[in-house]
Amino acid sequence: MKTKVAIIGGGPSGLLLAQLLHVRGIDSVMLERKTKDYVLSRIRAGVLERGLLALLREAGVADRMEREGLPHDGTLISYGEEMFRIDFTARTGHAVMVYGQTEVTRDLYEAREKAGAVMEFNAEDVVVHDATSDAPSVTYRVAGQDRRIDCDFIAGCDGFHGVSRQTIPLDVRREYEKVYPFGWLGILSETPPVSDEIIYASSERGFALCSMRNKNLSRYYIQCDLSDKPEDWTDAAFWEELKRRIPAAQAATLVTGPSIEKSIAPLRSFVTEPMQWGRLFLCGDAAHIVPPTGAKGLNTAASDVHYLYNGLRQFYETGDRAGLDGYSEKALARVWKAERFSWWFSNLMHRYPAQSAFDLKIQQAEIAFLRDNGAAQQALAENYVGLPY
Ligand code: FAS
Ligand code: PHB
Repeated sequence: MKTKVAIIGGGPSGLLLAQLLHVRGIDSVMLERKTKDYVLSRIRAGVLERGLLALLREAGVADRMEREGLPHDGTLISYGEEMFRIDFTARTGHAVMVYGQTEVTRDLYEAREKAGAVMEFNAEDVVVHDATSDAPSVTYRVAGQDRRIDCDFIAGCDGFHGVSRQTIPLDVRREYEKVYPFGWLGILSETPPVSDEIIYASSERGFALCSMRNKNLSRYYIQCDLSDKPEDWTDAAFWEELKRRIPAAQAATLVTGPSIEKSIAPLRSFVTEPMQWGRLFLCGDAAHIVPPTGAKGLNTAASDVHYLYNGLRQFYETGDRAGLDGYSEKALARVWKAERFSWWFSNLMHRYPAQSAFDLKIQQAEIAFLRDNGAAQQALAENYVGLPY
């Protein structure tokens, strides 16, 4: 099989890139290790930055998001019983959109199927060949049959556990990592959200997050120990702990119900450099991971896709390789800003096991400074709605 761009990974990065290329008449083939249903079963991000909204519109897949998404003009930050609001729209002129990654992925799959896209599921033993030549290829197996794609370029959109990053030799790659000593236990419940806006809660017992997917589907998280497993937490225990971490007024109005999904995500900051090697380009979680505190994971995958899509479009429309040659440097400049914000916000809001009394006082002072200082709120708002591409 021959195509212009071979895309490894059928998550949001791979799908968005494929659809954007399709809109520009640039053909691609996408390989996904799992099934579409498996990909859609994963509950992940919930907040879309302005840049991702623009890309979804450019890809022609924004209609349902515009109808069903919840625009959020600000967010709430609580510390014990205190709570204050950061007004995104007043400070930046932009809002964010609350619309689950699952729905974004569903919309993208629908568009790809309508376009008659070539998508291979249950792709096994995917291997990248000759990435530094002018004739790279990808081999894989489906239903026991060996297959090969000859292509011009390869987009590694296969997430943290994919093969693309591993294709880049260790003496070329530099990896940067920070593992946090806690995780997030998240549940989904068919209950009305406790608040119209997202609440980031810091408390003596640890961090909590109150979010939502729609008016009757809530998403809640509590910081948990790395040794915890979802089955260690009954629904009742989760709700009890969440109530102890948010202000009493919200705890009193919290509508609880059975969890329809319960999972634990470990928190890590990770970046690999460079994000390209010859004609292989890494996008999204294949190249970087952030703690979900700043809602930057999916959104930083989107900015990678923006840079790669425009580099490919420039190449096929003009023959100019500048966008492709400069991809890694351009993408990493924004990746590190997202890493910084996610690290900063995580440190601000979480309890660390070995935190000293002094550390706690500094954390309280930093939250008080954010509460009282317009410039601090401006900085958070600009990062949260999404720095420019
Ligand atoms: P993905 O991991 O989504 O997709 C990669 C795809 O490649 C997968 O479908 C995988 O099956 C496939 N694949 C892997 N290896 C392959 C191979 N060898 N061959 C073919 N296909 C292969 N971000 C937020 O902003 N907010 C959140 O709250 C949030 N919560 C998260 C919770 C969890 C548990 C995880 C893991 C991530 C979370 N994220 C969150 C980050 C998440 O949203 C990612 O940023 C986003 O999924 C990135 O999309 P992709 O780069 O497409 O990677
Ligand atoms: C979510 O709704 O899943 C969500 C919202 C904000 C975050 C992380 C996750 O920072």
